[in-house]
Amino acid sequence: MAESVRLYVAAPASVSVIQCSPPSWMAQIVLAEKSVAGEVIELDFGRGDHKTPELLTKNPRGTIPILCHGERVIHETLAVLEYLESAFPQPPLMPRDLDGLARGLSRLHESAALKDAGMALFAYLMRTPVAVRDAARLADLVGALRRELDCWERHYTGVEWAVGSSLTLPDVVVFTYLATAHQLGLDLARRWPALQAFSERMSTRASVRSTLSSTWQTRREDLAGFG
Ligand SMILES: N[C@@H](CCC(=O)N[C@@H](CS)C(=O)NCC(=O)O)C(=O)O
Repeated sequence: MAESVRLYVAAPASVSVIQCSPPSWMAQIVLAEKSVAGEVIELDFGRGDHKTPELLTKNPRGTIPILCHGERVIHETLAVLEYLESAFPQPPLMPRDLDGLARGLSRLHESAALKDAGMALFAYLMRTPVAVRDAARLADLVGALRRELDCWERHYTGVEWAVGSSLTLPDVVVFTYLATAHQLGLDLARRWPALQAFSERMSTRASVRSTLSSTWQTRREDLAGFG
């Protein structure tokens, strides 16, 4: 009998301002790409559901996503993605040949820098009401994200995917931050046209459409003017 798959994620509506957890979303996209029929358990962040004794047993750091596959527990987003790739190899989301894998793993772990810059900025927006946001602090955080986007713009210029000729895990990571920044008002088109085109391509995928935060109805303006 197949082992059960449970993915603990943040309930989008419970993540203030951002209304999405990019790390949760990328794990959900990978499950959808691989047609894995797992149970997705949405935790209410506002209520602290991710810090209960039960969840802290699974991940003492109290962060999501957390994947449970049978008795196995995997936390840390990139570990979750790599585990899913090993446990559910079809369709492949990483190159199988060593040359491609070398590039794919490098890009995947490099994407942690974008993830860190995005999370730092989003955490500030979440925790700081608009009226008391410090312009210099916000500019610093946006600056770090812009430097990352500049770097990824070079990677995607002239190519459709981060590595090879089809979607791989680093694409999923990068996309969730582009989409979240866009939802928060960042205009990609002027300074990062390759990322804008990549983001539009990703937005049409069934895996993205089926997992998109249902609370993203109206685009916000937190990052408007920073593009
Ligand atoms: N290093 C962790 C960080 C993930 C992360 O920051 N998740 C956020 C949700 S987007 C979280 O759980 N925040 C709750 C907290 O930090 O208390 C990973 O890569 O999985």
